[in-house]
Amino acid sequence: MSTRTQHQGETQTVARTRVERPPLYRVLLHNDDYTPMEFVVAILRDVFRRDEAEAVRIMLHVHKRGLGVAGVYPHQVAETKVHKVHEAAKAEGHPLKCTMEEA
Ligand code: TYC
Repeated sequence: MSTRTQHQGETQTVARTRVERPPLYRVLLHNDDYTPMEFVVAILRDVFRRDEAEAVRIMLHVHKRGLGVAGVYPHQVAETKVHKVHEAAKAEGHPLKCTMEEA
């Protein structure tokens, strides 16, 4: 990006480096009555790289409140994580739902 400024009859071009941050997306886990708690904790550890205590905390939050944030990522990373959750859940026959929304 550049802007022109007039100063005492002189025209100066000031170069500015624009810091564009990519939009971020929350990846959400949804509660259901069938997916085992241990499976959700394993997903939070393996897909979202949470440690055990954080994984249990997030899982219990989702269990009690219905919805919770597993992580916040750029669009393509978030999409891949949603896909991984659904693939793993499908492979085990669990109905675990995972969505994303702009943060
Ligand atoms: N409610 C589930 C149970 O009681 C556990 C669970 C937690 C399921 C979080 C999904 O995203 C979820 N087995």
